[in-house]
Amino acid sequence: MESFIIVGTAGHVDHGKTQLVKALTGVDTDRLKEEQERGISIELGFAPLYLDSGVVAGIVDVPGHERFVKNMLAGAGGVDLVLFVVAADEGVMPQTREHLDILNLLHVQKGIVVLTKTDLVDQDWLQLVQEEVRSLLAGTRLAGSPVIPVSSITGEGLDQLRTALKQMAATVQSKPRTGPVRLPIDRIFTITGFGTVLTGTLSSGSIRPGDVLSIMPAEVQGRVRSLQVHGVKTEEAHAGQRVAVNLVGVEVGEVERGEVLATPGAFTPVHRLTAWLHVLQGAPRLLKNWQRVRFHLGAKEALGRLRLLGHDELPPGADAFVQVELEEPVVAAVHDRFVIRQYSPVTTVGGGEIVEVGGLRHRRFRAEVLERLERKLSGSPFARLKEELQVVRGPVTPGDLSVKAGLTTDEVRRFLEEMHEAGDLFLYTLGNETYVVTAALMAAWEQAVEVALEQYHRQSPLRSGYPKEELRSRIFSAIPPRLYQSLLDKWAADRKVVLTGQTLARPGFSVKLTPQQQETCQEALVTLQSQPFAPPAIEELRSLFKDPELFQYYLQQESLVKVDEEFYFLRESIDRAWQLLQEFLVRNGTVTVAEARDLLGTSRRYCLPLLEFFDQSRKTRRLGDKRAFFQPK
Ligand SMILES: Nc1nc2c(ncn2[C@@H]2O[C@H](COP(=O)(O)OP(=O)(O)O)[C@@H](O)[C@H]2O)c(=O)[nH]1
Ligand SMILES: [Mg+2]
Repeated sequence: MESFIIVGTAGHVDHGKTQLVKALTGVDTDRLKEEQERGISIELGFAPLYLDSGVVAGIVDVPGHERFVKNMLAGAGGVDLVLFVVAADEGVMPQTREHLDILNLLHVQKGIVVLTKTDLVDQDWLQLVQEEVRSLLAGTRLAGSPVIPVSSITGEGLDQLRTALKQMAATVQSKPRTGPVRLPIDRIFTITGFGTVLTGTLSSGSIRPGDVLSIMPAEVQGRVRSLQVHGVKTEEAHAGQRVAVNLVGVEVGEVERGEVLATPGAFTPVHRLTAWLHVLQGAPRLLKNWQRVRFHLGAKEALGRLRLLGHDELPPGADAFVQVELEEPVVAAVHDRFVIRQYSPVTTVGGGEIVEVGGLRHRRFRAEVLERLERKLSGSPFARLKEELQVVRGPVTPGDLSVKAGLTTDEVRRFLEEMHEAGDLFLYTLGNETYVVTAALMAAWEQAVEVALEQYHRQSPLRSGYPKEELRSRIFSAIPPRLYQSLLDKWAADRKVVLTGQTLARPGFSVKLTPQQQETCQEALVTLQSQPFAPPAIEELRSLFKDPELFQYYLQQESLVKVDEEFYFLRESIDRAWQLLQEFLVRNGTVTVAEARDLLGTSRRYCLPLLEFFDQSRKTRRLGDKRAFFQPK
């Protein structure tokens, strides 16, 4: 089976990177630039090298005349190994050092040092340059890398280089294909008849034609029409591959380099990141709190300021936790590597690893903050997940947690199961989403509900309970309605609340009238009973109960029945009226309004609404100006 690895080039300008790629692959990446501008080639600076072990090394070589470091930063994130080029005639130059610093900060783990232009120097000189390079590499991630002298002109050393590449390629590990799609966009262009094409190195997930993906942070959505991997049309692209995506529904002007093509909803763009920062030994000066810097993540460059969480200033060589407050939103994930460059003059000053994405603004000089960040940075995956769970303030999904803790969703699910078995959290699976509720959050919610119900019962002692929708909008508006209902059911089962229809009450609560309220009700009842078929109209009725709440309570008990907008009758009066009417109808078959009025000893004003009420209750039916028993058809 063929496998792909991505090889980057780095090194001082004019040291022979492009010439080397051409000597290895036959592709002139500088010429590709023109072809790409004319719409002939999709891949800018991309040259495939077929290694005979079935491995295709895609060499990414950015054109020399572009702003190299920015381009290198854009490419280096997805690079499996780097060809670190030093011209034998010039030796180590300023950009040689800066590129090495960047590779180191980005944790590029594998590299081959290529000493080019050996045809221009003698053996003694070559020996000196080799030593110079070895000492430069000492203490970096590339220390001990093979150093191979070549001449791209005579071809000397190229075979050794191919052999070294093949050996190293065999040790490259494939990236996980699961997880959300995340493709940092490094190039955008149109191809006539095709539309918009985006390229980048897929850092997680896989893409197929037909997928709908979102360009973040702009959140412009488009559908994948077709895909190329390393210049060849394909039906599926995986993490770790160079991908060109042809998107329908997106205009070139809507996309910017540095944005990210992602699974919709998988990432939230943020302005704040918390990070572990290493300041380069060769940084030109102290890094001060709130200093404005250029922040590079993937193909993105954003301006921002640094909040030094445990220092006022950082000397060269220092390691520290910082918060980066960015001037524009970025898409990031925990464990991402980044680089920081000075605002002006533009030089690389440091870089590090993202520890938190978004989240709180931390207070400076707090031991507990720094300790927690340290645990997140260096703790086991399980410890990191626990750390994240400690600060959540609402239900979270395994997907949220995988982004926050920098784990795969499978790892997250496994850990959650363990914690669930240990009783440390609650899991609710509703439809195809799982919600995690920590024990602490559950306790806090139960407490909040208890307080809310107590307060409600105190303020509305005549109401049987808190309408559950009101409680939801007050305390639980941010959680999915289905989860809310599951929680209510759990609390009812645990006898923490009593759930009756649409209302919630504290266990043991029941409406209790004060002696005075009982007296008021009694007086109202006497009044109503004294004129059963001619009740007071609504305004007067209300005033009988004095307190509107008491009136509501009385209605709730169904002792009063609303007959129309104006009149409420006692339940017992309605029953009595119906009994009298029933007897009349049994004897006479029909009843007129006048007959009913006389029967009940009342006036038409009360009698008519009452008869209409019986019509509506399907006890009677109208036949012209008479009424008879209702007969179901
Ligand atoms: N003599 C000699 N010249 C070389 C060699 N490699 C590159 N060059 C020349 O050095 C110059 C810069 O090379 P290029 O590949 O464009 O450098 P890049 O900026 O690192 O991509 C060109 O004029 C090349 O022809 C080599 O091995 N030997
Ligand atoms: Mg070049």
